[in-house]
Formats: sequence, C-alpha cells, structure tokens
Amino acid sequence: MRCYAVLLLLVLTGLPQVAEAGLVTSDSIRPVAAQAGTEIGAPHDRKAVYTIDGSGLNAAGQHNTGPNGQMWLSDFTTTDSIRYDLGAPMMLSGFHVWNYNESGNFTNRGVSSATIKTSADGVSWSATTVTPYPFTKAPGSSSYAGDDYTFSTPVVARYVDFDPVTNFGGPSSNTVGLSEIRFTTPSLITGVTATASSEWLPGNRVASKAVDGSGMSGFADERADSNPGNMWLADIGNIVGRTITFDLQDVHVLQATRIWNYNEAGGSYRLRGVKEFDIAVSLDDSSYQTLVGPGSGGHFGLAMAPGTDGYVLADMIDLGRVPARYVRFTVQDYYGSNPGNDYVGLSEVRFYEYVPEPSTLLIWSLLAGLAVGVGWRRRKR
Ligand SMILES: [Ca+2]
Ligand SMILES: [Ca+2]
Repeated sequence: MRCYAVLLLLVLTGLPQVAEAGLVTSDSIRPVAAQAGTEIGAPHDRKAVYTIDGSGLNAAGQHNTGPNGQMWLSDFTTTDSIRYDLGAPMMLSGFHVWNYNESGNFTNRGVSSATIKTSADGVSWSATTVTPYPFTKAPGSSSYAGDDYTFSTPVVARYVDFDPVTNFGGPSSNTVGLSEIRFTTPSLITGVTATASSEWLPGNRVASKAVDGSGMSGFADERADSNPGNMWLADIGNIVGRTITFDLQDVHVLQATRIWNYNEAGGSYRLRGVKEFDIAVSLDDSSYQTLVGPGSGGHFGLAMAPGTDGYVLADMIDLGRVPARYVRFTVQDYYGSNPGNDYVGLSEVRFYEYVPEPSTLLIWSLLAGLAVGVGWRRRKR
C-alpha cells in the first residue's frame, strides 16, 4: 500500500514539475570521478581526474594551456577511452567540453570523434550522439572558453562513456586527451529557502547563506569562495544534532543534492565542516522520513573543504528519487576535535529533481490518468 501511495505521489507530483519550468532551471555539474583507458603519470602528470577538478580553469571559465596537472592525455595511444561518473543518475541534455588545449600542434591531440554511451546504473548502456559533431579543436590559447554539445535526445544517466575516442590527426597527434568537461542538466531546483536550529548571528552566517548563491562564481557558479560571510554557521555549542532545513517551495521528486562544505579560509576554520550527517525528507515539515546513507550508522558523508577560493570539488549525493518538499540535514560529526563545544556549517547546497526520459514520460502520463481515475472513484464512495 505504501509503495502504491509513493507511486501515486510520484505520478501526481512528478508530472506538474516537468511542466513548471519556472521552478527548475539548468545547471552544469561536475563528474565526481573519471576513469581513462590509459593516462600519463609523473613527471608529465596528465591524468583523467584533471578533466573534472577545475584544474587550469580560471574564474571566467577559461582553460589555460598548461598540460601538466591540468589535462588528461592517453599514454601515447591514438585511440583510447574515458568514463565519467556523475554521482547520481541525472537528466542530461548535453555537456560542455574544453578540448586538449596545449599550444601549437599539440591541439591535434584533442578528441575529434567519440562513440558515446550512457548508463543510469553502470550495467545497461545506450548509445547516443551529439551536435555539433565532430568535436571542435581547442585554440591552444589561454582564453579558451570551451564548447557546448547537445545530446540528440536528453538522457537519464549517471555514467557517460566516450569509448573509443580518436584525435584530430596531423603533427604531434601520437596521443589523445581533454582539458575539462561538465554535464548539463535541466533539473536544478530554484527558489529554495533554508532555516537552521542555530546561526552565528554576529557574523551574519545565517542559514540562507547556504542557498542564496553567496560566494559562488566561475563557470556555472561552481566555485565557492572562502569568505565565511557567504556560509551558514551554527553558533558555538554541541555540533551533534545541529540542523538546517530546506524548503523547496513545492513537492519535487529528488534525485540528488550537491554540497559545498564549510570553506572558511585561515587556520583550522575549515575543520568546522560537516563530516557525517543524516538526511530526512518531508512533505509537510511535520512528519520526516530519514534516508539511509552509505556510511556507518546509515549516515551520509562529506569531504572536507580546502579552505581556499575556487573550491570546485563539491560532493554529490544520490537521493534516490524520493518525493519531498522539505529536506533536513542533521549533523552527526564534523572535522574538528571538540564536538561538544564548537561551530559547524556549510557553504552552499543545491537540489536536483528527477526528470523522466521522454519515453518514460509517456508511461507516466498514462499512469497519471489511471491514478486520477482511481482517486475519483474512491471519492465517489
Ligand atoms: Ca583541467
Ligand atoms: Ca553560500
């Protein structure tokens, strides 16, 4: 019965959200992991991870020409592969690529063509294509802003494979690589507000600082700064049990949350970041359901922030398509060593809703009609 109720809710709440574009907008998300067929280690250091960590990208979203520690390059294979993990299955409309941007003939090492496959679960894969195609060669200049590519039809995917990839040919094309990539999703929930069980008011580190975009800049506003005035911080006390509650203003089927931890510069302030926390969801802000996380005790975990400007490596947490209007984070542990009497906080939080693929949408439409019919008959009794 509970499953039926959730399905009914999914159908009834999911469909209007798809249509209400005003509540949802697009965002470009950073994969949480990259795995290449081959890569080059030290001293030239051109690994797959350098295509997802913001290395070489400036605040204007331009990728520089320095390859070491900032670009991926295959280990002198002209055909190779690279796979991305987004951390949660997301509706994707395309991606933004900065191709291999080392100056001179080395731009011939960029990805010209690729067979692209996507998967929601890492098991079942589907081939897809993009426009424009083939890919555009990088200019080999430090003002390179990258290029957008659009999938032939939007896909729901957690994993995206470029396998095989081939380069542009010509001089120096004895290997293949990329500078950076982001994936475009239409499912960012906007207008979110937040309240907290505690706020450090002398510094105005109120809960709203975690949802208002404060401190965020760069390509797709993905870089958090280290100014604590742009973060939520609970006042001093027992950090265990501190809560921040988000109101999404409407019921959404939640797919993921992206979290920038507390990133204050200087000393050990970043130790005020959340290490373990619980996530609970609610339709009415009264009855909350606690989700089961992957960590010990069923908690969810966050990485520690760097405590520097340009913090790109936010965490991505799969929320498993749970319907909710309210989301509550409850702190269980932090990175400091005095949990009974300290501060704890976060920099910024975003939520993404589940958007079904077009083929699934048709099935949902039929189910919604059925569900409305069932509801009408029940009320008649
Ligand atoms: Ca890079
Ligand atoms: Ca902020």
